[in-house]
Amino acid sequence: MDAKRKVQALADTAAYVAQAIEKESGHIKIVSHFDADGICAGAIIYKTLEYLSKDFEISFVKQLGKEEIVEIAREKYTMLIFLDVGSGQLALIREHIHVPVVVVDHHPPEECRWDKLFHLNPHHAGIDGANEISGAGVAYVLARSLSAQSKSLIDLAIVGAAGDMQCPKGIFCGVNLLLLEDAEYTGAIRCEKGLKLFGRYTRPVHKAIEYCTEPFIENVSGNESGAVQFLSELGINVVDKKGKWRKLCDLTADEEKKLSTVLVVEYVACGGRADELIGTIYKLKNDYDVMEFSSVLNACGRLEKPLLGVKMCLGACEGSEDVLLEYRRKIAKAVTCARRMRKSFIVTDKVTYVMGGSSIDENVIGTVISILLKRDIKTQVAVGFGCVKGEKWVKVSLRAKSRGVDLGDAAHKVAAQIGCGAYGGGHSGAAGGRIPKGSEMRFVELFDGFL
Ligand SMILES: [Mn+2]
Repeated sequence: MDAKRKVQALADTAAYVAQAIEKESGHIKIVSHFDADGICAGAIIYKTLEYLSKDFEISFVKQLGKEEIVEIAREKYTMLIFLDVGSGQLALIREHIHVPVVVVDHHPPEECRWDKLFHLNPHHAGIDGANEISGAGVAYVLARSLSAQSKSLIDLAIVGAAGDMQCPKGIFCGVNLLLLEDAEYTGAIRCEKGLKLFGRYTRPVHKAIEYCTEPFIENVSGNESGAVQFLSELGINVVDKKGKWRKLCDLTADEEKKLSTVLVVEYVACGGRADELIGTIYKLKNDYDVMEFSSVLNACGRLEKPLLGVKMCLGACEGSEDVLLEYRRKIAKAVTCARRMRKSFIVTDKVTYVMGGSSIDENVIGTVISILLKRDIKTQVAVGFGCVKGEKWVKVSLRAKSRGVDLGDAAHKVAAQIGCGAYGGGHSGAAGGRIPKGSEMRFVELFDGFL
């Protein structure tokens, strides 16, 4: 089947699922995932149900396990919609939820059906949900079936895909590419080639350089006056003739080229690839680049403010810089804390285990070990443990220096041995999940053997 035929098959199921939602006249509860993709999916369905004048509420979960489903089951609603989660938890949902359930997800589905389930998943249409369409993309296909007005939400389908790392080297494929072409055609997204620094259209260029940590440039990254000096040494003025701060998008082609050359040299020296720094920029109507906006939404989730993310998706962008600032501070604090604890790290030939305990928030442990892996950790793989507040779980994050390592598979096998059934997913080079509190050492003992 070619891509368009597959999309048609997905759209056919979407039309069937849409009918169930259209008929619903009671109170609808939406439950979505708290990452960038889930927030985009949430915003798409939120706005669409608003177009349809439905009575609804929305909430977010970090993951969907038995405890979360039992808790959701206690609440009052006449229809439940899961977004970006649920396809892998159908048996549990069936056991606990007795009203009509809509599941809109792109993760590999469990084969489970019942008469009150309305399931929309790209795998059933032969579409690869890991690379070709995100949760937000599937939500968009459903939204289009529900209302023609939802066409304006197409850019969020692309932001969700970017948030889920579905554009390696900045290139989209499959359904994502079809959606992107459509978004470009309608003017929702504009594509440009250039330096992929965050803040291209939104910040003074010296600020964009200062905030840039990849490449990390000594005395420039995190240093405002250093960044100003760095630019003036390249002959780039940070203010224009009227005295206004210049943004990266205001530079002449020559200036941008000069800047790119220097940054790429630094970047490649740190082990990066030039095409990660220079390439296509996907500009949204709110002046953010797609990747950049997905990281803002991701920060909203990590700061436990997913609803703020939904508002930003729907056009209220004030406060986005504050979110990024707060998030950067949180990460910086956690990295400092982890560095102080380095004597407690367990180091084997292959893996460094960062025993974060209750000192490192589960929401940032993954980002913290990614940063440590660049300069502090010598092994190929880092595993971080962070406490989940008030829960009997510990978050485990896994990161590898190269993408070829299947960490998710190894973690899954360890989790099975420890005896905790479900373990979260991941993409190559990164994975995450939860294990029961107190089983961290058991995880450490077993993990090396499965790598
Ligand atoms: Mn997703």
